[in-house]
Amino acid sequence: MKTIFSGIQPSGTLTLGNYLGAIQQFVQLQHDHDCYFCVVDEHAITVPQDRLELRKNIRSLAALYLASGIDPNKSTLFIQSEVPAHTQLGWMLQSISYMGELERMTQFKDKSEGKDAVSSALFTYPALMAADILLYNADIVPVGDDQKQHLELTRNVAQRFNNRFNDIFTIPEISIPKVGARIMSLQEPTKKMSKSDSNEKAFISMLDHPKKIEKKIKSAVTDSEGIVTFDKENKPGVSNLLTIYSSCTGETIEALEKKYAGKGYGDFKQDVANAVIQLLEPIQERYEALLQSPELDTILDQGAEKASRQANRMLAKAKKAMGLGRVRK
Ligand code: ATP
Ligand code: LTN
Repeated sequence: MKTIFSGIQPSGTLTLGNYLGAIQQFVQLQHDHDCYFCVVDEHAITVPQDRLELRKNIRSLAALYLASGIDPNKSTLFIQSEVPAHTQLGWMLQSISYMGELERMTQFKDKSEGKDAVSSALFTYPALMAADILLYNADIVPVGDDQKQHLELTRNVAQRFNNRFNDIFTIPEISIPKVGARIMSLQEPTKKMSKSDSNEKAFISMLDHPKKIEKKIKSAVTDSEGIVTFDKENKPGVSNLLTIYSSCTGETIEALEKKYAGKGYGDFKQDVANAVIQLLEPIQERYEALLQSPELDTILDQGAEKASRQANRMLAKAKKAMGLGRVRK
């Protein structure tokens, strides 16, 4: 059985983009794979966080994973900082990552641009992400389109380690959904939908009230043509709504284009809103119940224990390969 690893940062409430690009794939993959899903809180602190907000977001993200259909009997769900092997291997992999390759990362460029105080952890972030993945010998890493570059770096670092020390790491493959790999902002449809966008109308949070979802979709930026067709270049707004609709319902984009031929944007937007609400409402109900339950803590305790067992095994191998520590006489 192949192993899957993926992580999401507890840096705010998840968006519809996170769900369609990442979580939806996770839920499908867990049926026939050995899955590890992580709340990567140590990645979140690479930019400043309010400690109480962060603590709330960690629990909320864990509950959202479960509410979305991650089954703790099938998958291992855990919090990164509860498994110390991640930062330990992260440090070791920093020692074989190059400044030049880290400087090329577009996420670093985007997140550091125009800022006075940029942490060194934001720069070395990809080495920690590589550690996350390599500790579990993951074969496949399901992510959204924006993580391609980080995955490529992970593969290079793993290859380098294997060549230089010992062939211990599996070289992971990336898995990106065919539709929904990059959900765009509702207000600037050439930009990625992001949970840290300062304009709240630009994203749909997974916990938005149905009325709010409807309002945001109705005020999504489109064009003045009035024709529902997929054309990313010339009609980014409508194309994004078609992608959202298709990913929420499983109907193909071609079928949706036919369905709305000759109709304006009014009906179309209303139906997109209904599709999103139908998807998110049951998740929101389960979320509320989970957040209050002690069951969540039990699941996370068991997850951390199981993840630690696997991670410590790999960490010991990696230390030995690099010559760290000692060999008993
Ligand atoms: P931020 O928006 O705060 O920079 P983020 O949402 O990009 O954060 P994560 O929360 O760590 O970062 O992302 C978790 C997963 O969701 C990743 O696999 C990422 O590729 C995916 N993802 C994020 N945004 C989108 C999007 N707009 N469309 C599709 N997938 C996305
Ligand atoms: N870098 C990712 C989050 C992340 C991740 C991982 C994803 C951290 N570690 C391991 C997949 C596998 C992001 O910013 N979305």
